[in-house]
Amino acid sequence: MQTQINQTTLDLIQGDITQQETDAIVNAANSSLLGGGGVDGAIHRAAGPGLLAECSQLGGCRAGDAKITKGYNLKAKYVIHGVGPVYNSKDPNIPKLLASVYQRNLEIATEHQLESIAFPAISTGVYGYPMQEAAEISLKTVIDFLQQNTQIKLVRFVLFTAEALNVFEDTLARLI
Ligand code: AR6
Repeated sequence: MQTQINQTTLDLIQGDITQQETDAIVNAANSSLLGGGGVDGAIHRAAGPGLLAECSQLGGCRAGDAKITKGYNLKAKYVIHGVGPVYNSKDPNIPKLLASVYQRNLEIATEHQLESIAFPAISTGVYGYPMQEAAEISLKTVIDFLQQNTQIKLVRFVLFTAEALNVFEDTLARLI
C-alpha cells in the first residue's frame, strides 16, 4: 500500500529490512547498541563486523533516541539505530518514547539530507509492543513529521509478516 503525504511517498510492504536499498534503514536496537536478536541481529549479520566496531564507539543510546552509522556491507548507505521502549501497559511514558524514536530517526535522516528511509515495526518483537498500538503511534508520528518536513521523499515500513502488514494497512487507511 502506498500513499502520498505532502511531498513524500509513504509505502507499506512485507519484507526483510536488510534487503532495502533506501538511503538508510532503521535498526530496532537496544540501548547498548552492541547488537542483539531480531532485526538487530539480522542487520549486524548483513552489514558485517565494521558495524559493530563503529557502534561500540557511540557510548550507547537512550530509549526514545537514535544514532546513525554507516551501512558497511548493506545496500543502504546508513543505519540509524533507534532504541524503542520495552512495552508496559501501566506506564504512560511508553507511547511517548515510541513516538520519540520515530521522530528522532526522521530528524537524523533530514539532518543528513537523506531522501529515503525504511523502518521496521520498532518494539513489536522482543520488546512486546502490541502491533495495533504500535502501528497507530508509528504512523501518526511519521505522518505528522512529513506534513511539516519535505526533505525525505520516501518513507517505507518493512513489516516482517503478512499479519503485521495488514495491521499497518488498516491503521493507515483509518488515519488518512
Ligand atoms: N526485517 C523486518 N522486520 C523484522 C525482521 C527483518 N529482517 N526481523 C524481525 N522483524 P525486534 P524490538 C520484525 O525483536 O521489539 C533485539 O534483541 C519483528 O517481527 O527485532 O524493538 C535488540 O537488540 C518485529 O515485528 O525489535 C533489542 O534488545 C519487529 O521487527 C530488542 O531486540 C521488531 O522486533 C529490540 O526489540
